[in-house]
Amino acid sequence: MSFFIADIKPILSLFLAERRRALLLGAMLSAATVTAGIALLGLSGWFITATSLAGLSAAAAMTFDVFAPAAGIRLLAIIRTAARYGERLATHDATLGVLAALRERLFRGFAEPGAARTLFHRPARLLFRLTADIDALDSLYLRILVPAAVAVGAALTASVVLGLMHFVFGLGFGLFLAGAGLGLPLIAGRAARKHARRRAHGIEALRSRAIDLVAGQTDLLMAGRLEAQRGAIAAADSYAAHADDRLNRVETGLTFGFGLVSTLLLAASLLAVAALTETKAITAPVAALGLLVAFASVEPFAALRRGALELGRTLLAAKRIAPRLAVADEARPLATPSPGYVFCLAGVSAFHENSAVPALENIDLVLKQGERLAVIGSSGAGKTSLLALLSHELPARAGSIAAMTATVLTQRTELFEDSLRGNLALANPEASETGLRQALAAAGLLVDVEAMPRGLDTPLGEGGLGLSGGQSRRLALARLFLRDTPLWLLDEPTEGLDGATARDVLSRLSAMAAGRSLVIATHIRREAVIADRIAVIEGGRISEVSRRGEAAFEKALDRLRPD
Ligand code: DGT
Ligand code: MG
Repeated sequence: MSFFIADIKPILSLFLAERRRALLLGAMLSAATVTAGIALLGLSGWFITATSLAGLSAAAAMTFDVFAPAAGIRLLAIIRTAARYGERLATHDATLGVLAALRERLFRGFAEPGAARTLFHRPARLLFRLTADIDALDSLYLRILVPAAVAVGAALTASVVLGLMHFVFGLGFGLFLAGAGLGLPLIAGRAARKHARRRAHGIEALRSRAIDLVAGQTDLLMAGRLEAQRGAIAAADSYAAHADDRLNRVETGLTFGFGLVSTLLLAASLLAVAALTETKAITAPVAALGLLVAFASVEPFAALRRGALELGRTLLAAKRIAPRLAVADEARPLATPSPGYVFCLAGVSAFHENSAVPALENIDLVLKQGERLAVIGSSGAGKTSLLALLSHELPARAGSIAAMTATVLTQRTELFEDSLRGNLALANPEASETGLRQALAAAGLLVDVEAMPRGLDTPLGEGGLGLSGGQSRRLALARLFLRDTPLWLLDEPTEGLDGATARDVLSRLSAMAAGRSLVIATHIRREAVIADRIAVIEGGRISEVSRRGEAAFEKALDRLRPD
């Protein structure tokens, strides 16, 4: 029980915080549906038996009141239908509402610096978290909590009704039903937990390996690894299938257990009412009522079956999602730099995830408003890491860091499977049509876009298919121009472009950056030459900073790739 509560608690409190009233209303309507159903069956049984007995003697038939019970049956039938309708509306609406809210929180959680980065290396996993894990949580309320509450309610109702016939009968019935009815799903849930988790992992592996096979088909074929990859997919598939098989076994066992318990319980109830009728403690119609109430109250426990099997998957999802939701709750306090500066770093060291070597070590660096800094150094020296630090994407482990809001022009242009407009609007969803066109014009892409038959609505494929390298870079530039932040961090902005295009991009960048501060990570002279200062980074340490006009500045420029 404790394993269950510990995992589920954060999610549950979220559920309740979102839609407490609707969720409780749903559970209550659900209980009302079942109680009305039990009462309906019991009353009908009583009514049929009583009328047939009354029919045996003319005198009794004359005085027998058929109207009140008949009206009661009709009323119960209406209550049950109405409550069921209301329950469906309330529970599903509340669940969908809660899941939508959870999804938003989760997206926000992943939007936190560094959060998605850890999953970035395993995109299939991220996809799974954002889709399947949230979906798995709907079983928590719909298939576990509501059915459990309803089943307990039914057991309670039945034991009260039966208790009125005989106290021990009612108590014994209620205890056995609640004990076995909840105990069996819990035992099954525990047994299924491991397999449900394995099944989820297996399916996840299956998906990511299949994606790898499709995406890297050529490379795999060239390397002669196609067969191995197919084998890996088959292994994941059989792993998931094995877990599935185990889950089916647990389900069969649970169904058998439920069948056994209900048969035992009904047989015992039959004996009990027979004994009570024999001793004239109850009449035959009441005996029929008791038996049918017992029968009807066992039914809701069967609804717990599905929830019990999904418990493992639900718990796994809750466990994976909970940390991200907690992150979304905390507002990160960001230090603001001293007046006149856009960032101040003092004694900062930073490590990449799973790395014992510092990517940056003891960095002391400040940048004034409007100043332009080039960061140069060999491949792997830590240029990109420094930009990640300044954008708060890479956390500092030591030292103090204060930086204004920054926008990063990443080393590689990420284009998404969306229209050109959608790819641009990413940078600023509120930008007007004119704003988008101005940004495109400033980036030197507007002419190209207007030449396309569908203009801004041109669809771009995964990875920005349909644009040349230079065009993609210009699109990234337009995206940067839509971000009005005081600090722009440019990671090798013109790498891979021909000289003429690169110089055009750089002069546009330089013009648009007027009044802003820039940090440019670069290997190329043309990019560093627009800077006021150059910082040389070696093995994560800044070894030298020079200012325009100093001899060291020229020397640093000369070390860079020409053009
Ligand atoms: P580049 O772009 O090839 O010119 O090189 P830089 O200077 O941009 O290097 P950077 O900052 O990407 O890498 C610095 C060191 O940190 C290098 O040893 C590789 C390592 N590193 C970079 N990104 C990650 C990461 O995401 N995880 C881990 N564990 N290490 C990383
Ligand atoms: Mg880099």
